[in-house]
Amino acid sequence: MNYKTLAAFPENFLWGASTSAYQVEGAWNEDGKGPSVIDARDSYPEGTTDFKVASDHYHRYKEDVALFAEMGFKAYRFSIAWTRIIPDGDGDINQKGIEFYSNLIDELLKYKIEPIVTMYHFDLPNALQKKGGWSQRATIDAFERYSKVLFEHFGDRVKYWLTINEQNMMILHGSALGTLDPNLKNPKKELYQQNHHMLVAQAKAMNLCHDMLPEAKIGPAPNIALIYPASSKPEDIVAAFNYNAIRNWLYLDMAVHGRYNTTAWAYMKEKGYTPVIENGDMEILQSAKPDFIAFNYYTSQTAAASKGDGSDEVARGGDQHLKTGEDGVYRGSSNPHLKKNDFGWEIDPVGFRSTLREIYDRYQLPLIITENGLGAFDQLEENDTVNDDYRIDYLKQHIEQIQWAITDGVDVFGYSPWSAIDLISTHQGCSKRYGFIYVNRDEFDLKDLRRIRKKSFYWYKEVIASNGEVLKGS
Ligand code: BGP
Repeated sequence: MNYKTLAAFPENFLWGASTSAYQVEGAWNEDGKGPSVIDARDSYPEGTTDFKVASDHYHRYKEDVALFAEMGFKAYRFSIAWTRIIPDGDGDINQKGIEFYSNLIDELLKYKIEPIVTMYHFDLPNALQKKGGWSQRATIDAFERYSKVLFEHFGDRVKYWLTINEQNMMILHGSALGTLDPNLKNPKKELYQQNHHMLVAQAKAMNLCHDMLPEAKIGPAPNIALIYPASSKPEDIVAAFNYNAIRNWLYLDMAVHGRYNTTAWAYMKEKGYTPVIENGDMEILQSAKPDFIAFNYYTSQTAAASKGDGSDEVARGGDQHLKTGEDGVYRGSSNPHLKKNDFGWEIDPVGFRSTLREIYDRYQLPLIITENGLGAFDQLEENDTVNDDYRIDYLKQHIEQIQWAITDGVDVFGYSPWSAIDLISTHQGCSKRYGFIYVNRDEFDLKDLRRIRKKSFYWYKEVIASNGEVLKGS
């Protein structure tokens, strides 16, 4: 629908930006931190850095938070590294880890920036992985205990909690993210068992949060992007339904209603991936209710009918956002109406509005966008300037679509794009940059790691200061 005027962003809208611990902090083995599955990787894609130093946020968080405050952030979404808090995942608590996040939270609150905490963003403790990781039910208990430690130590100051970042991407594209255990014998079957365990762990954490912190709010944080049918051909429509059910709704139906949707279940049955569900699991899943839905959105996806000849699954160069497919289920398709970014990801701001509407229609819960952004090869120019107009353009178009969705009646309470500051990409190194703040380093030369405000820094500052009003005049 078109409108004569668009609704304003709500007062107290949480403008901010996001990072994750392993991609920004560095200090991978300092102050008692244990290794995560990311630290334990024996190789990284050719020509890309490891995560040992990253943006050195661990040592420079005060300077970084001051810059976030200068941009006017109302919120900052970051993750806590499980291995800083409990180095081996289920053993002793590391006081130094508690201290670091406690200080970070205090620093944010000093500037009235609302901390939004992701409890687990891809970096499972490697000690747990060695014991079978999410294939073991013991990891559910370990996560519940870890949650308890977080709520006990930070619950007095943190009001917004996110359980697991992009669980759906870990299940569907774990090899791109470095989270897939290469030793799994029947990876897909095993992954859906792990998926079930993670969902139970999430439900337990949500219940615990509500018991321990009645004032706090908690929700899931999957990557949700509406799937289009490649054409109006009825078979393409069914393919889009299939992929939507498996990629998107499986995760949100479980988080909100505690049930496997029928298509996802039929898919797992057909493929032989159904998980073992223990007595009591479904009750736990049904008892847990999120207070909101957080989701990440970068691009939409398009699906056509499967050819059924084994050719649907295409190599995507191990990228979580490029098209793929699955025999008998759907076949990934390009969308001729969309432009692509430097990495082949389709850019679809209108699809963002549709995604917001669809999620809200299905679940009727407040929404917050916890990632959205443009990865690009930024260039540091003379006098410490970075002219990232392409990023401003991308963000502007997406923020406008949030405003359309708000006018449609969708309850959106925050926008936290990726990323607050340059950090290391999941599998494309540090040259693929997303931040409002440039970090002066290359893949293998750490240089001086100094912070430089990009053009988008000043632009976003205006957006926040005007509560989005400035976009109307541009
Ligand atoms: C999401 C992850 C982030 C982030 C982002 C950008 O899938 O939650 O951790 O990295 O994608 O992706 P990439 O780093 O692959 O460019």
